[in-house]
Amino acid sequence: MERESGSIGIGAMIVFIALILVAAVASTIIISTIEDLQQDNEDTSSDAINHIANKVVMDSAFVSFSGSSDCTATLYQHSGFGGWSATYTVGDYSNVPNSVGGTFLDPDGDGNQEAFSDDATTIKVDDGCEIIMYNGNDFGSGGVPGGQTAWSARLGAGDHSLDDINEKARPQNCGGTSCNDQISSIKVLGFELELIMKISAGSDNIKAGDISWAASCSDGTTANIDSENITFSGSSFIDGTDTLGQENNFIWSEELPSQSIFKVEATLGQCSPQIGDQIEMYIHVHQGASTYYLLNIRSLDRGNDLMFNS
Ligand SMILES: [Ca+2]
Ligand SMILES: [Ca+2]
Ligand SMILES: [Ca+2]
Repeated sequence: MERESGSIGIGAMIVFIALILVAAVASTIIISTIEDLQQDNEDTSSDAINHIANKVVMDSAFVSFSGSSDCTATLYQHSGFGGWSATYTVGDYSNVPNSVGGTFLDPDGDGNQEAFSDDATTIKVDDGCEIIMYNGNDFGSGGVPGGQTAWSARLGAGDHSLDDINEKARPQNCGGTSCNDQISSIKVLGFELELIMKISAGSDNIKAGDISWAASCSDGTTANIDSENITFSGSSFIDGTDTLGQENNFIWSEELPSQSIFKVEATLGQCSPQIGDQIEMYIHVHQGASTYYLLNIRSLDRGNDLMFNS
């Protein structure tokens, strides 16, 4: 009997030791897993900090144009308003197939082409209306041949000759001798905001092509969203220059230094705000932070700061 109970004691001890070994192995695995998780966590949070540091804030937002929703402009092939003509209603017309806002070549969308890229010479703009024309296919620098400049020209009401376009283009004479036969995209303005933005302190240099805005406005039943990269809508330092000091808009690859202040033309094709409406505005930095603003439309007069809330 005593021997038997002794052997049971040894068996129990073997099981006990085995349990301790298992527990030791298990705790080693658990501890190393926890350490791995902690490391992952630290990596993730430092990544997040790197990205979130890249932020653009909005200092002010001005109504820069509020026109009639039935504005039109007609583009012509030749000087003296001859040759082919194409009429554009309020909206953005790019020469990029399937892009939002219709196409430059077929503005009425009936499948027949009225306009040709790199061929127009003159334009007529309705009373009370404004347009911006561009060399680029996409309002920015896309599709601009080597040797040409990604110019834009903003024109008010009237019949504009080539001389007139040359004079009002940024840069003047479209960076060469003439703007003739270069127009490839156009916007007929309905409602436009000028947004004053700043690269926030603590950010790295941010590429202009990494910054975009989105505006959401609601009439109570449906929400419409306009969204664009700042190099498409037109952006520059406050004095109208780019990072090379030239009178021109930023292009995609230009790097804006930390704390620099710049202006962005935000043309709203989908939104036609009325007094009392609100516009939700988001500014997003690719792989960086987003910021959000609520703009109260208290007045449609030009130069009204919508972020001044008292
Ligand atoms: Ca057509
Ligand atoms: Ca022409
Ligand atoms: Ca062109």
